[in-house]
Amino acid sequence: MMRKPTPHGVSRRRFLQLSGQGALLTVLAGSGLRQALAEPLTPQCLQYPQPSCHEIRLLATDGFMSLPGRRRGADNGVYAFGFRGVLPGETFAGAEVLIPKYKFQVQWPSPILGVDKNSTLYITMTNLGFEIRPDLDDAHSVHWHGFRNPNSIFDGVPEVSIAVPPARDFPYFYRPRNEGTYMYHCHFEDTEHVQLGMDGIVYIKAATPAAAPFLGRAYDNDSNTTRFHRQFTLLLNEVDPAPHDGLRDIQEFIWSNYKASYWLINGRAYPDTIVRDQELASYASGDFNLPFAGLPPDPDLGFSQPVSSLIQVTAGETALLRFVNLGYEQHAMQLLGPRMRVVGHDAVFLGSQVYETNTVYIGPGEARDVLVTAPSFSLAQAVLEGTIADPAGRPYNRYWLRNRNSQRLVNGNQPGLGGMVTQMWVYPAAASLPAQPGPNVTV
Ligand SMILES: [Cu+2]
Repeated sequence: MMRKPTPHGVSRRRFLQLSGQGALLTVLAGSGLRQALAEPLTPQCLQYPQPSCHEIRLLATDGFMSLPGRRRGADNGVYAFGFRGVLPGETFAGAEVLIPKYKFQVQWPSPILGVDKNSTLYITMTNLGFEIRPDLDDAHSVHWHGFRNPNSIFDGVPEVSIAVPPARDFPYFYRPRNEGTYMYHCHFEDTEHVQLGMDGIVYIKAATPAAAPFLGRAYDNDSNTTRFHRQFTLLLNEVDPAPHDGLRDIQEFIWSNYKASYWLINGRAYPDTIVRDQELASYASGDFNLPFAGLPPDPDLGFSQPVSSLIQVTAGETALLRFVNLGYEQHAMQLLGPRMRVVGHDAVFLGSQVYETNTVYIGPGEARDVLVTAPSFSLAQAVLEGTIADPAGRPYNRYWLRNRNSQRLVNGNQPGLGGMVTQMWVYPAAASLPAQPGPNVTV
């Protein structure tokens, strides 16, 4: 069942011949780690020709994450597992190339996967093994949680399927049919591997385009009620550092003792949540800005937590917030300001059941599609009110998006505000925010 770590049964020479027939196109924005690349014209797609065929590469490995009070650079980071993406040109590289480069370079959250409805999709996952625990020969798998037409061999549940041992890879095959927001995670020893960080957001794009200035829509057949200008994926998790430290130190953890002390959005706790992409390299308070040893300080490649949770939007625009909860607690996310319009639960369009609220309740393993239209805010108002400006000099109005449980607005035993809270920055039209090239891209 397992194949050698070579490019998918097509010889390298044959693959180079085939790929010479057309350029490898990057169909998604981002350079592969914040958001996974989906590359067309792959060996699998050529071998079994299908319309709209794409391939994504994921790598499973370990490393250290940086949370407030547990900074990676201070040698006290939080031990973690996770999936990584690859850089352009590496989608079909063998494990012998990827292990020396990416092993021990874990990232949170796993890459955002945005895929086309009715496409043919291969996700090839390679297990790079663990650097800190070479004694563990844990396998990994990819489970697309909520996928509507699963085939057990590609569903990632190891007890009824297969899992991928170290230094091996496996191509998962999907036909995404139902648009909406989902999640994926490792299903091997899943309580441990999900808590350790092997989870991410996958969404299926609606097939019907939305006319400019809209960027897209959340659902097809929506009577134009789910159109949005910008989109943000928000992965909710909690972390109890004890099992992370136990794994690092070869100590057993009793899971009924689980007690979280960090609450995260996209793998970050406030104030890290609102750090923008271009601030990563100079962010003084954190150490997730430290480049990994041996890797260049590339904004996507070099950082352990590359996905910002800051929501930036122009007044009057609609933002799509794709909430996913892969923690073990229910969360209630409250937006202090404009009302939220909940249009989807677990990748199902609510239609006549769409509701407005200021608090979104979301249980473990659940997803919510939420639209927020930014309130009006003019440059004149900004000047009049002496509003704060971002580092580029653009004035903005600020709304808090927070967990409504105050006990989850802390970072361990650190004083002050922390945890599962971020902000929505609303800019006047005159600020001319650039169009968003991909989800969660901040300016
Ligand atoms: Cu795993």
